[in-house]
Amino acid sequence: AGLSTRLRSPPSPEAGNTAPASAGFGHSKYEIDPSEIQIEQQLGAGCFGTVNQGKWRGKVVAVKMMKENTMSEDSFIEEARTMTQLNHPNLVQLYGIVTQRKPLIIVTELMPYGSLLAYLRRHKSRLLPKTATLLDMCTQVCNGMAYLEKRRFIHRDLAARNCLVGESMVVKVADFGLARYVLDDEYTSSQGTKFPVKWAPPEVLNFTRFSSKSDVWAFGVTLWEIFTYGFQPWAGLTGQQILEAIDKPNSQRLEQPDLCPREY
Ligand code: 6XL
Repeated sequence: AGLSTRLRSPPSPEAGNTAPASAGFGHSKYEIDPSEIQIEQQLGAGCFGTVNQGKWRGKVVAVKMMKENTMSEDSFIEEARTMTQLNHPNLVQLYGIVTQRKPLIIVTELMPYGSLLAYLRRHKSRLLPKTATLLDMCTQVCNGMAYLEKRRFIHRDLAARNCLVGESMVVKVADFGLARYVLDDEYTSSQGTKFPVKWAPPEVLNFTRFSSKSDVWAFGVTLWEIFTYGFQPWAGLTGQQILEAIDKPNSQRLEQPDLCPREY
């Protein structure tokens, strides 16, 4: 109360206070000069804005233009510095952001085959006998998430729709941490229509308590999505019915997918 911003870390002499006033201001390392970006065809559009293919410093990239007032931009800009430092072969790499003019632009690695959910649904018949391939996708998501946990970073919205597919069936986790900056109550409130209820454990539904453990629950549901080729978990159930199903003694769990080897 009365502070112009939330305190996110204790002030310490190492943490920038001793740096010259110009350091990290304006063109910092993660700040991208918009004149260096070429925008090409659109890859997708959603509630948060549009994503295009593009080029930046000779690299093919994804350019995400955020719709105004859908995200708490100042907080995100602070967090983006941390996010650029997350580097793992199973995480979609954040290259940098454009903050010097509107809209806010996020530049990331490009994943040419789009969302894992759409990929699974599209390739269902071709992937059908290949449980080893499905298991490999699960392992890749797991490796990306294990790295996030080690770095004490919570995804908050892991699901097959938020993983992307690249060449040679490489799978990477995308949009980690962005959920925290969404301003839409329908998405942030567990009662909201856009809240990912089906990927949420009881403590998230009851108390909005996100943690690496709630990411593990979402990972479990993601495994189920992969082994069902992108079925909707708890199809036909309302949020309230799902909470009742998972949060009681002898609670229900998603059924073991047919393709999941029995010994697991
Ligand atoms: C806050 C977002 C969130 C979710 C977003 C999403 C989901 C996005 C977690 C709810 C939460 N999808 N999404 O921007 C926040 F900002 C999105 C993405 C892409 C396109 C449109 N919307 C996308 C598509 C790619 C790609 O390489 N990247 C992003 C990096 N590739 C292709 C290729 C071919 N066809 C389609 N997409 C995901 O960030």
